Amino acid sequence: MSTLSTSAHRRLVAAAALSLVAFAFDSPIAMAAEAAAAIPAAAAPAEISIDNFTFGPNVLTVKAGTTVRWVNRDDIPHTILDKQRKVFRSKVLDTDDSFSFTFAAPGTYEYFCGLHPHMTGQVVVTP
Ligand SMILES: [Cu+2]
Repeated sequence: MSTLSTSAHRRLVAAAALSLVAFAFDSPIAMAAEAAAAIPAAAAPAEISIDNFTFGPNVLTVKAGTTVRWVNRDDIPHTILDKQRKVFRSKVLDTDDSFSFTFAAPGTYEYFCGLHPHMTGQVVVTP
């Protein structure tokens, strides 16, 4: 038996083993995991962390209907308000305080920190 056919045989055995594994995982638990993964992004929590004078992620893309939560992980206070100053505005957030807003309408929302206006970020809301 040549080296080539031996490795081909090994590949066949590996493929057979993989399909056995796939069969074993076709269980209710695996199906529940698949169903959980299929939940649309709108239901997933979206979080923006404030740290070191930075919003992260700086640009967050979410589906309409998503609630976005900003959490202040900095050791100084920050606020969040949209640039049009008419969509959302938080109170002053101390360390570990958070602010949530549900984005119902699609669009690009630019926001900044009222205490440090050079701190800016964007939430892009898709339909
Ligand atoms: Cu700030």
